[in-house]
Amino acid sequence: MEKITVLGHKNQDTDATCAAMAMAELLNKTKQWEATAKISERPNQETAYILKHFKIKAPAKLKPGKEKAFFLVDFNEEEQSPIPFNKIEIEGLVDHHKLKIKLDKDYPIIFRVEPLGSACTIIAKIYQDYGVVLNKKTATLLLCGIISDTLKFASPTTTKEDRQIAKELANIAKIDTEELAGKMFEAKSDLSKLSPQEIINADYKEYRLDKKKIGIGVLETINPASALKKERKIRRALSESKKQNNLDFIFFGIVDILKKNTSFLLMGEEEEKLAVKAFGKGKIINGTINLPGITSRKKQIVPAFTKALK
Ligand SMILES: [Mn+2]
Repeated sequence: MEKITVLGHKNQDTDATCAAMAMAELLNKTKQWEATAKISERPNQETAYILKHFKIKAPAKLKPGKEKAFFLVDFNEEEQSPIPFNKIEIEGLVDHHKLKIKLDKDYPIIFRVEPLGSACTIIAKIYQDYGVVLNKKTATLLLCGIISDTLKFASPTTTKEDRQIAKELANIAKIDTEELAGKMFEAKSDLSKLSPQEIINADYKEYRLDKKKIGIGVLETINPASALKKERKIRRALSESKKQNNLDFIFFGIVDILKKNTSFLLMGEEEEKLAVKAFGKGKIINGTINLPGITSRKKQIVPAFTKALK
């Protein structure tokens, strides 16, 4: 059987990691490939908590150049790929983001993009389609991905299917979703061991929007005050990142999971203008714009910036 690497986006989050692990297992079980899930960075604090708590081994680190065949999960934009697309052969894709990739293949591949709250929801559905029974470990991983990406069903990206599948997974895994989500968000909100640069990069993505390169980092937290305490240092790290990555804009949003709002640190006039154009009404105070009801980068933030740049 041929070997394939299952891989999520750069700065992989819980959804990307769990989706890669579950998809690799499915490809092995259905004997389509000899599949291995890989990660490109150290697991973030939420993922690390999950792996430790459930005693699950983290995927191995990707060694670029070694593998050729790839199955991508939780992204399809080249800007977010750990390896340039011209260096790999994409043999499969499961995602829940806007479709950017253009694939020209001489043979059929697994290609599934659905507007659901989590890539893990789609993978749970593929297990059902293939008639493969989920074990406790994989059900746990998939449930964690859904809880993380939907902010425990609070994100506007959440669908009925996400809730339904999460319920089924919780039954298989024998997990109390409320309790697990609380622990995951606590782990995600602990900034004590992170440098300002690590805080920015923990959940950071780059996009090419109307020829502009834009970086958007978010920190989903139940304790926004602990991030605001480090605001000056975070801002310094943001201006460094903006220069280093040749960005036209950089944004960092502190997402209050409980109050369901986002505060964006605006780094300069360019960012202020774009934020006002994108979100209008919000008031800017001390270089920060507060946006009530905004929590989703995918469904609210990126579309608003895209429209504002047109
Ligand atoms: Mn995702």
